[in-house]
Amino acid sequence: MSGKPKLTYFKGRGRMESIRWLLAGAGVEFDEKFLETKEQYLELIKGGHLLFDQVPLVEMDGLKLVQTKAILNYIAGKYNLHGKDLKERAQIDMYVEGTMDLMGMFLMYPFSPPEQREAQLASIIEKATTRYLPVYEKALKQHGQKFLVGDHFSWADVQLIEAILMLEEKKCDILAQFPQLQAFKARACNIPTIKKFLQPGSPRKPPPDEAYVATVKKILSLG
Ligand SMILES: N[C@@H](CCC(=O)N[C@@H](CS)C(=O)NCC(=O)O)C(=O)O
Repeated sequence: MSGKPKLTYFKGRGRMESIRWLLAGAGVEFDEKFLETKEQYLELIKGGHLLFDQVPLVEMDGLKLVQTKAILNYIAGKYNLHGKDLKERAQIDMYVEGTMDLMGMFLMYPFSPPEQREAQLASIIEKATTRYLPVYEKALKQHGQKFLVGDHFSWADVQLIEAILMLEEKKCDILAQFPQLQAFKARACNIPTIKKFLQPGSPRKPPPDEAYVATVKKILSLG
């Protein structure tokens, strides 16, 4: 046993990517096991490793953690990325839920029929620029601090930078009308743990491709 958290998921972003980001942001190294066959997935279920027969699975501190939000909460709490008091925590949770909703729209996108993707992407970009990004822009402008909550680096910042980079992959000038977010992005990408995660060869996963989609469909027997 290496003592590092062990992450079990497909070899791609999906629901695990925010967990990878949060661990990386906290400066925690982890091992990964990638599901490549249905048999591996069924073995996990048979072995009683998956509380609800679903991945992501994160094994750490003697726990077998499932449910993405529960996992993220545990990591954020353990590594002091969840605010200094209940009020900060509530604020962080609200910002996190916003970026989760935004990134959640990307989750099913590669699994949609190709002919629907253009319209879906347009709708995601529209929501991002009119509903979500303005909230973070305004927050940063109003309090004039470096980070979203309490002027210290938190889970909310990690997810915001993940979401920004994901959006920029689809629309490189998405931040054109958001100067605070441009400055935030530059700052966040310079935080040593984040900078390291952005280097080639890190555990960060690329955008989903057809091979990833096919593997997930095969393992989960999706149509
Ligand atoms: N609420 C769960 C949902 C997990 C989930 O749907 N996982 C998918 C893979 S991304 C899965 O294991 N699906 C198999 C199933 O639901 O039978 C979470 O957020 O972790």
